[in-house]
Amino acid sequence: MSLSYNLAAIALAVGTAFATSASATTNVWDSQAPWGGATPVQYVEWNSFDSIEGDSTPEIGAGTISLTPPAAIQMGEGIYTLFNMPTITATLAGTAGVFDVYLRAAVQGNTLASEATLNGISATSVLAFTGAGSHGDEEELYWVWNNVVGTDLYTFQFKTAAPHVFIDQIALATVAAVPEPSTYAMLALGLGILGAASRLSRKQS
Ligand SMILES: [Ca+2]
Ligand SMILES: [Ca+2]
Repeated sequence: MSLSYNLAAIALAVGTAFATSASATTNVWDSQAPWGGATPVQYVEWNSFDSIEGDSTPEIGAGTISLTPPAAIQMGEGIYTLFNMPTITATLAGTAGVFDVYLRAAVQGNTLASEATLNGISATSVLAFTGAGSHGDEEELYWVWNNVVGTDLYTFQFKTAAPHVFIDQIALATVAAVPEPSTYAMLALGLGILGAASRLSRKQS
């Protein structure tokens, strides 16, 4: 077995958990999809940002993105935060079910804050790729929220960690969750408690 074969096997085994160093490509995900071979139930991707305020016409799927305050300039198909540190809000209409929900981003120059929220629930970023890009070093990051009960609207919020962030690509995905039987039991219990609480609050109001 050759050394290169072994390295390839190791690289395959560690998957996206480890960042690699290579040349970054704009408008291309250099890391493997964090949901592996699963086919997303919903998928939205932005590769070309319409304005420094956001974009309601993703290149794949349907969803919205807004930046508050707006980014400073448009640079090619991406947007660049020259001075400020906007909060980026992305929305996606949900469907019924239980999902692992992903937010994925590729940025160059400075990077994003490690915390992102989905409907107010926070998660910490996983670094999937680093490499030299045309607007500074690129990072591909993702966040995942497991076993999310599908709701009408998913609202993702995340921030730039510093000025000078070139936002290249953003994607949102929902993948059918395969929870353990015990998780289903806990979900049912949680929903039961929520139902009881809402009945109680309706009674009291
Ligand atoms: Ca890339
Ligand atoms: Ca667009």
